[in-house]
Amino acid sequence: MIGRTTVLLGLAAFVVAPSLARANGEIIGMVQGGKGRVANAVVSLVDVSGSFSGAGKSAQMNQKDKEFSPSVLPVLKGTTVRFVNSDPFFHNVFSSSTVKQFNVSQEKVGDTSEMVFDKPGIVPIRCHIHASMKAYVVVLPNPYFALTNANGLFRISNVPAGTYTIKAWTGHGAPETQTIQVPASGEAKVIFKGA
Ligand SMILES: [Cu+2]
Repeated sequence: MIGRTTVLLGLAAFVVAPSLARANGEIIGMVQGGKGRVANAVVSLVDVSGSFSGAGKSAQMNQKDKEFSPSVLPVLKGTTVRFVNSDPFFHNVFSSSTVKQFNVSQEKVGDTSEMVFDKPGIVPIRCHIHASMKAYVVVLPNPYFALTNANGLFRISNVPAGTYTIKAWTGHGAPETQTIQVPASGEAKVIFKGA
């Protein structure tokens, strides 16, 4: 009996293994603009089937030295964003966007407001008191996105193999799109050349 059980377990492992092996690749690339590489661009896959939710996830946008930090915050829809005042004076955080409207006052250091961003789109964030304070929360429909670093580079990991439309949003002009084929393992490369 022991021998038979071992054989059955071995067979089960053999049958199950292929479905557990994840055929996922990576996308790496660069975003360029008219003045060179673009930092803080949001690169994302547009047409991914499946249902995704950021419910239970959280992200933070700080207010420090009269600046929002980060100035661009990409999140999966459903994510809770925590706005924190780290300055010892009055700030206000608001958005007039139809994607997400709100208006909160933060009087003192440590004041915190949480907002759920449950609709995909671009949400400009401002402060009524300091006109120079500007930021964006970019709400995305799936988790396959990345923010470019200071050198304009990005990496999106763990992407199911397939053909997708990939979009780069820089805050200036219309987003640039390309078609990309993600392999079952390894990297697909894409360069956005900008305007
Ligand atoms: Cu302010």
